[in-house]
Amino acid sequence: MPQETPARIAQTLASHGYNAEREAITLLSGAANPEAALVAAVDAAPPDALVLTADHVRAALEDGPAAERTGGEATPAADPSVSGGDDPPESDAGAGASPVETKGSFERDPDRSKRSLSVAGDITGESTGTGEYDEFVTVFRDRYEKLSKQLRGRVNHRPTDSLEAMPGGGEAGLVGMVNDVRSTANGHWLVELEDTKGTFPCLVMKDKPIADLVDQLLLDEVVAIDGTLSDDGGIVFVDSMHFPDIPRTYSPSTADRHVQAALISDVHVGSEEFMADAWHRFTDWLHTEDAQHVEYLLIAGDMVEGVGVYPDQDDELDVVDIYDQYRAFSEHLKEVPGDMEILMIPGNHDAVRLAEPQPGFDEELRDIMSAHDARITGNPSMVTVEGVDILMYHGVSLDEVIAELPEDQASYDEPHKAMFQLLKKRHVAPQYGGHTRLAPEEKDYLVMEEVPDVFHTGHVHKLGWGQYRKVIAVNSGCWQAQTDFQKSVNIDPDAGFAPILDLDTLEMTVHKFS
Ligand code: D5M
Ligand code: FE
Ligand code: ZN
Repeated sequence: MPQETPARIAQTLASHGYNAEREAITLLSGAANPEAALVAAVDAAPPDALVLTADHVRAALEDGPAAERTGGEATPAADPSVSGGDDPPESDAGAGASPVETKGSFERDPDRSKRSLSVAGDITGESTGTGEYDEFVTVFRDRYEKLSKQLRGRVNHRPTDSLEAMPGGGEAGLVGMVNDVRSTANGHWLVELEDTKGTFPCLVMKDKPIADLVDQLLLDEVVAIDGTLSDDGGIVFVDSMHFPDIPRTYSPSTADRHVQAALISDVHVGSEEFMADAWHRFTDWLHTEDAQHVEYLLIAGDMVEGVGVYPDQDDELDVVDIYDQYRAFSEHLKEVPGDMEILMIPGNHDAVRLAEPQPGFDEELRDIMSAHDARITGNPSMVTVEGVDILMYHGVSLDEVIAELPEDQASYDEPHKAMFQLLKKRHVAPQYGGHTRLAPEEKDYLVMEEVPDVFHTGHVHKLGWGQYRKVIAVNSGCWQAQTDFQKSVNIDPDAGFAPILDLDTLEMTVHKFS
């Protein structure tokens, strides 16, 4: 008989339309014949029950031969090969004869009123863009307004038209969007800044310490500069440069109780490289006592591999139909314990518009993925979990940041450093026109108006986390082994990891399942 792990049992129950109490699953996996017990329990449950309770299972077990519990031979609750961080997970049902309903069993905190999860900045259902040129003007104007507000206090801003009218030699401050960055014949930098009135050239001398900051500039980000007007008044010599940035005094919020969130991304179901075994080990682990406090699962995009996302992608598809891919993903999601909250945003492989902000999945896809009652929101979204603001963004702009910035500032090996840059720029996708596609909207949803406590991205398939001015940045790796493309460009993905965040302390531990 194939071994019925808790995750497999939960999945089967979910496919029958049931969420299950944790104890119900423990009881089933501890039964002598879990498969028979499962069938009996489903039969015994009232047809209108939404949740399979421990009482349903007990009733079923008392009625049939499946009631005998395993004797000396343990039925492990979890695959023993799971490497849950440092300690292999304890298996409650593995205690064999010990009755699971008393000590030795565990439950996620049954008091759901302690949980809270809310979403802000979600484009879903709010999109007004029709793609007209004017709307691009509107979205950039909104970006400028929001970010210049954050920068105004730092310099004595003069609009570009009044700078033009000023006599040479005086002090000048300007808040502007980076329109162009060029090096001059002498190796200095000419940065053209744009505000709502026009553009103005700003010269950064190569021997000034701030010249290093020019390397960090991306087109379309908003910065402030201070400097001196040239004698003819036609250019500013830059003395200082400021990013909107995270205030140094920023202090993050934390949850009031010990509770954890698993931050994962890039599942890529439907790809030949999707690592089903690692995924099963992860979901099995979620059913163990070790994961008792993991009450939230946040997925940062690329649920499925999609179709036609990259050239020659078809060669590596395991499931070719996009809806079938979501059906398969949904089956995998059903392995996650029913007593966890799930939230997901789309990524560039998902079947929503590619331009950012991306709305959450449409009704048809929600329907396919409905079994777990997951919360579905747009990319990006600010998700507040028990008081902790988690900015979730898939991460396509990270490719851009990594391509444009010096290696020590941003690299695939240290994706969190690229995230630090986005935090500094207070925008999840500053540069428009390269990897990142931007949808024109009435406002710029991609600006970080509020400072997040945690910034969670994926996309680059590399694991990395760190702290930038007390904000935790986590890029959470993937569940897809190396693709041919990645092999050709030497990207070695970090697959099969689950970063687990303590919401009360903001400490991170990473569990490996591959
Ligand atoms: O992309 C995962 C990572 O790999 C991300 O850094 C982009 C890069 N990638 C993967 N395939 C391609 C192709 N064909 N061209 C360019 N860049 C690619 P994800 O989109 O999450 O699969
Ligand atoms: Fe991906
Ligand atoms: Zn992606």
